Amino acid sequence: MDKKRVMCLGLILLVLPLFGNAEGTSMGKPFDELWSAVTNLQQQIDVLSDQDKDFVSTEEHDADISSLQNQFNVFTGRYETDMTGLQGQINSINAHHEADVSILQGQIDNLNARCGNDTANLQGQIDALVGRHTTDISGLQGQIDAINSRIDEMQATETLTCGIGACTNTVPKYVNRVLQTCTPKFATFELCDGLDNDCDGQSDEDYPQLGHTCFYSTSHTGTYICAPSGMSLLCSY
Ligand SMILES: [Ca+2]
Ligand SMILES: [Ca+2]
Repeated sequence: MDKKRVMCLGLILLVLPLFGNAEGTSMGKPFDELWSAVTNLQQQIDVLSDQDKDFVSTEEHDADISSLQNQFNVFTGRYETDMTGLQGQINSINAHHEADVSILQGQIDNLNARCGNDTANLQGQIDALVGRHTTDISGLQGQIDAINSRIDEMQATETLTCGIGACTNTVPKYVNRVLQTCTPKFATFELCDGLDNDCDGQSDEDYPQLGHTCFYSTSHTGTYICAPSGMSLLCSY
């Protein structure tokens, strides 16, 4: 391989990384196109390199190299033009981006300031409502306490009465403003004590002779009275 061909191959190999990254990954459509063209040039150079130079004249060889050099220059110029154009687009986008960010930041600052004012305003309203609520509750509680106290006074005198005779029971009608129920007392055996012990509406009904005349001897009379046990009568004289 002569010196010119070696230089050309070196130049192309030097430029190849500009059209793709280290792994050969595509950088976009313009770069894919350039990459394909340069790869094609590389293949042509490889073909020329593989040819036995004894069968190719020096003039033909120089012409091939010159042609390849021209194509390489065309692609290099196109690459620089594309890069310049893309850099211009990038600069323009960056400028727009900065302007947009600045505008949005201004809007965010305004909203934050407004939010702060609104929050302070609302907190003031909440505090006022809470204060009023507390005052109202306190006032109403005082009224409720006064009414309950008055109700307690009135209900303290009220009673419930139920049952008859000895079963009669009397209880407070209200306890802590709650209506109560009345349950009669338990009934017992009827005694001769003047009470209706078995709660049937009659007193001493089992002792019909109580208070009546009795004979404690054939010539002496007395009166039936209740025995100390309360469950029988005695003739008293
Ligand atoms: Ca009785
Ligand atoms: Ca009775």
